[in-house]
Amino acid sequence: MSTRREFLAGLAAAGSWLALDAGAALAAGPAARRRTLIQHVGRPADLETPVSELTDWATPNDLFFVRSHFDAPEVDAAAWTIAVSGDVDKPLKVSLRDLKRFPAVDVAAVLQCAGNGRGLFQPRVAGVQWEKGAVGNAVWTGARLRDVLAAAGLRAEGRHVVLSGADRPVMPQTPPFERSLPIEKALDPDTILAYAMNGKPLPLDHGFPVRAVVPGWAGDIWMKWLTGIRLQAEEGGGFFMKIGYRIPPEPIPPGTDIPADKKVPVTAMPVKSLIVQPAAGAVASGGTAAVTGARVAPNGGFVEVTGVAWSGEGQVVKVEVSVDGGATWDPAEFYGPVSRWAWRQWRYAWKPSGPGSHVVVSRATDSAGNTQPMQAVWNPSGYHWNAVDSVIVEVAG
Ligand SMILES: Nc1nc2c(c(=O)[nH]1)N[C@H]1C(S)=C(S)[C@@H](COP(=O)(O)O)O[C@H]1N2
Ligand SMILES: [Mo]
Repeated sequence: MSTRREFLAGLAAAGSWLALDAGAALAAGPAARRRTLIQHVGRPADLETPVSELTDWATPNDLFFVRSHFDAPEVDAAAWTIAVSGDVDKPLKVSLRDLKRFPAVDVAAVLQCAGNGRGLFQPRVAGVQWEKGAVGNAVWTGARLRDVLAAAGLRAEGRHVVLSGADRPVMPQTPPFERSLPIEKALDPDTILAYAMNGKPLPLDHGFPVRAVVPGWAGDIWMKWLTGIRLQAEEGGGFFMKIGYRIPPEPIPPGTDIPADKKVPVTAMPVKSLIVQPAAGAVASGGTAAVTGARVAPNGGFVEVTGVAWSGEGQVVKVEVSVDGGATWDPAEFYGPVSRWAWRQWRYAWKPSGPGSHVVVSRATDSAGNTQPMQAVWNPSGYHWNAVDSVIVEVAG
């Protein structure tokens, strides 16, 4: 009979084996990567990371999910400039070299698409049917947006920062992707213009040469291929502010809608946890298909359950696991690095009551007192899915 300590040591060994496995996929290049990632749309690239690959604190660049509305632009990094305009004393054109002259800061932060989990909503909603893996954690390096704004001489009228990128729709009638950020969040010292991801230049799919990093907020404001920073008194206009990426301020009956101007823009990510191991089988899209369970053989009577948890509204302070449908909860233990905007890794030594099918559920709570609900709040665009996570586990006899 092995002790809990031995069990955890065994877990650590299994973790490094998984890391090697992911490393092999990286070394094999883009083709292998596209095999590893789940492709929802090929062009533009909408690629999801299988949750079972999220074993590292810092998600490897080549395994990081991709969400692009349009194809990546052609980039000449030497000629790249970011125009800072609007309510500033000195409009600027900032080159990549200029940007690198500002103090460089590292920010570890979770990037998650607002639509992550959309495929799990019932009734179903239109859009990319992301399951659980449109999320990753990385260390981003760049200049503080506030330093760039200070260099341009920010004026008091500049209350909103409109970010734009170089990617363009194929159809001229499609509006460009543009999002705006209120000045308070723009001036947060952790909001940066990043040129590196996990110590390497940003990959093209992730916004090379420069993207915005807005820790705690959903991915739509993390502008890739950044070319424009415009200061203005009003929130940005345009399709992606006024129609897209909006959510009812209060829950509405599932399957109904309200006018866009009654909704509010998507901002901070709600508290959420994911179970990484045991890896779930195929997850049902829209809850219609059969969900297959992970098969595990207990080691000394225990099964190692591991995962990640994060919140844009506070820091994750607790993760609990239930194996009885939410009647009772046991605390999981945290491991790995701790950083304000990063996710926390957690593990739980589960002793199954016996062989057969079990449902393992995880639930995170943040420092603001938010806890994952048993059911996500339905909304017409399928944003912010954050119900407790669950996997079906088949325990071998
Ligand atoms: N220029 C530009 N920036 C963009 C997008 C885009 O389509 N164009 N997509 C946004 C959305 S919706 C998300 S979720 C994140 C995804 O970042 P990633 O592809 O690096 O994972 O980028 C954001 N930044
Ligand atoms: Mo997104």
